Amino acid sequence: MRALILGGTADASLLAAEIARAGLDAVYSYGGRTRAPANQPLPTRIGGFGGVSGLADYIRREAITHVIDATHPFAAEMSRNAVAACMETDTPLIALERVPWTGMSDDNWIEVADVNTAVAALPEATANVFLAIGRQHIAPFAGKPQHAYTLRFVDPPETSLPFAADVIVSRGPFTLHSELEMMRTREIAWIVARNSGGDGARAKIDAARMLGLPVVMISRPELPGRPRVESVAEVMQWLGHSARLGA
Ligand code: 3Y8
Ligand code: NAP
Repeated sequence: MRALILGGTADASLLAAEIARAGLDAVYSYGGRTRAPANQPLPTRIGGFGGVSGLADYIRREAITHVIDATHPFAAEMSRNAVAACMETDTPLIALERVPWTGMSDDNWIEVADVNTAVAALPEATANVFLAIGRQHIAPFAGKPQHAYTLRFVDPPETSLPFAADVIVSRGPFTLHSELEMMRTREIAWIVARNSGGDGARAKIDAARMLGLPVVMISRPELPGRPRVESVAEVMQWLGHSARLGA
């Protein structure tokens, strides 16, 4: 058995630790989006495969017998490629996918389908807006330059920004205390977030609720159908190993 973990999330790191503890033969894969991704206790590869055919070639060349898609719910292209490459090579695939956050009665969410509708959901009048959606998809907010934007990136920006903004450089996971502190200090009035799910970025949602702030919540992209589980233990069972529960 040789597993390929398509990683890049906190859940993927937890899975890698369990697989290493079980002594299974596996490779961890990052897309190469950040300068210094967290170290993993498994052999690690960084960078794209070269589309579906590149991933299929990798699976054959590296004698991969199982693929686990533990990427972020918004990494839709990687997930689509994994389904296609595993079909092409007849390789078992499972997705480790956390459930979306659900709005609570005292949340003030404006749910939108994508970044462009998120821009439209912001007010016309100038406001302090926290864009907690990373670096890759902020360009459309140049359509509303009147706002005072705070961005949060994993790495310092390498190119000029498409609009004036203040950038916080931090990779998370984030705490409720630090999110409240940041939002109060900057007098944030609006937050834009993606429905990532999981705990690593949930604190901003809880902070927004406590402060009574509106959150423009971008829904997840459609992902292809494939077997999916929500826990590391279920992935380990799928691999034929019972995780050391509570270990
Ligand atoms: C390279 C690996 C851990 C994993 C940390 C999780 C939690 C923090 C929430 C905010 C939202 C955002 C962003 C975010 C979260 C965790 C987890 C998660 C959101 C790292 C990582 C990689 C990436 C890539 C990066 C994206 C960016 C998105 C920042 C490592 C830290 C905003 C997603 O500069 C860039 O190009 C960054 C790109 C994809 C989205 C974007 O479009 O900018 N993640 N994030 C992975 C790879 O190369 O394969 O560097 O160690 C992983 C984590 N990101 O160790 O506990 O598990 O979800 N990541 C979003 O939710 O919108 C931050 O700021 O509140
Ligand atoms: P994406 O748009 O779905 O993927 C674009 C291309 O990046 C893929 O086709 C593939 O290139 C490469 N790629 C993506 N993830 C990879 C991986 N784990 N290993 C090898 N190649 C990978 O991906 P994304 O949204 O930019 O996410 C990139 C990485 O960041 C993923 O690991 C994801 O888990 C992590 N992440 C993303 C988000 C987010 O908001 N999107 C949040 C947290 C973490 P080829 O076609 O050349 O193979």
